[in-house]
Amino acid sequence: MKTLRTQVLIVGAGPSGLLLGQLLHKAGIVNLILERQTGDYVLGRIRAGVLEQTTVDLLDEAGVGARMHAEGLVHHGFDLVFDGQRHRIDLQALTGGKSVIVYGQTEITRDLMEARAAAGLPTLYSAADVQLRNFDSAHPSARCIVNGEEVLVQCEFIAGCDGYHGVSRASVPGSAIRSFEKIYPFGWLGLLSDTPPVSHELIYGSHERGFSLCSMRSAARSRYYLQVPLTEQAGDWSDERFWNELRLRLDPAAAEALVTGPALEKSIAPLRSFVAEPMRFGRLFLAGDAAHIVPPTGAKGLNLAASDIYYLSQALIEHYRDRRGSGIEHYSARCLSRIWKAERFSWWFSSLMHSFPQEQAIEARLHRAELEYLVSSHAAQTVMAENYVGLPW
Ligand code: RFL
Ligand code: PHB
Repeated sequence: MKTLRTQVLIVGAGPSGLLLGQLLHKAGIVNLILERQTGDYVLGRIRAGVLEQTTVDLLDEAGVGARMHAEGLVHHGFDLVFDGQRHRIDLQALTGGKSVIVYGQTEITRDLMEARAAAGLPTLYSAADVQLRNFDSAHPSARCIVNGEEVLVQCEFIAGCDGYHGVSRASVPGSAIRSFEKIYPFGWLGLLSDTPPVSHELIYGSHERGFSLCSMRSAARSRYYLQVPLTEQAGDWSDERFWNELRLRLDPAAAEALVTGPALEKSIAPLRSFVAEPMRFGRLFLAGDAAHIVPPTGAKGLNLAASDIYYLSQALIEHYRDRRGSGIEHYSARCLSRIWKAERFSWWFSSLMHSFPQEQAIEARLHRAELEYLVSSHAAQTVMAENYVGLPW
């Protein structure tokens, strides 16, 4: 058996784990990452696209912002489409000059992986059967199997950045954790294509056939989503079927302007609201999707992961540099206060924009009234814009 030592063991090399590793390294804190998959597998997952300004600032602080600023697209607003008409939400005017950046999670992950490799920081990929031990004591550790060899990692803290299906949350005794969950009765079918985006800003669509979203990764690469029943499989959707359905859910001008092409990737993601409380168990911290999930409608998942990592990196830096424990003590409460507000916004926006299978006629009318109110009320749009660009940390 091989034994390794580190100060902070990070489980998971998604954006949460990689960003934490980079921020700790900058502060001189030694860290090691264990990742179940290979690096290529992690980079193959197509996920988030929209970054709040505070996320952008944190990536800058971690020293990985150069390509994001060169290639990311600054968006000052987005469109809502319903009843065949488009309505612009002017984020910049409604929030006193704030905006978001469209830059894919895949690219952020690549930038972070490259920075980690350049700094020579250790990451054990394909780490199987990770087991966390003694995190309620001063000497936590983890065991896993890498390339057929058993590895023991001794550490001072464990950061559980291993996503919704990870081992970290599952290692906590059931009596010490409380979960809140809502599963939505539909999923999002996503399609990535090397075609120019239908519009220079995102279009969120509400239609009786279901929700749609027109997003992008660059001026030449588009990302589109359709609400589909949970019984559907991505394989049931030919490219042609996808494009035809998307056209039906857009306004006539967008349907006309849509440039179609072969799908580079097509997959279905379920929609879930989930929060686990608390987020610290002795010397084990949960961060990112390991502790909470939002439905993607508000584009909040990756941004919440970034705010957890901000609080966690601050807490650990305070511990090692200033020998103070208040950041660690308050980590869970600080994160959860912001998380619940993003959960609320994502749930509200999802409920407003999707068609619900068992919806009564009156509920459909109430949703329509809320959309009409939203596009006619400056106050309602201000609330929406303030949440979309991200609440302060
Ligand atoms: P991740 O990205 O799931 O990474 C966790 C990592 O941990 C590894 N792992 C393990 N490693 C070792 N041992 C184990 N036992 C392990 N179990 C798991 C996994 O292999 C993985 O590499 O979590 P993280 O880092 O917290 O990052 C969270 C984000 O990925 C997520 O919140 C966002 O992608 C959500 N999301 C969006 N967020 C936004 O802010 N803006 C968006 O526009 C946005 N769009 C989206 C989204 C998520 C989507 N899907 C598919 C869920 C759009 C979609 C379609
Ligand atoms: C994306 O581009 O993947 C994306 C954009 C906005 C969302 C969700 C996903 O609300």
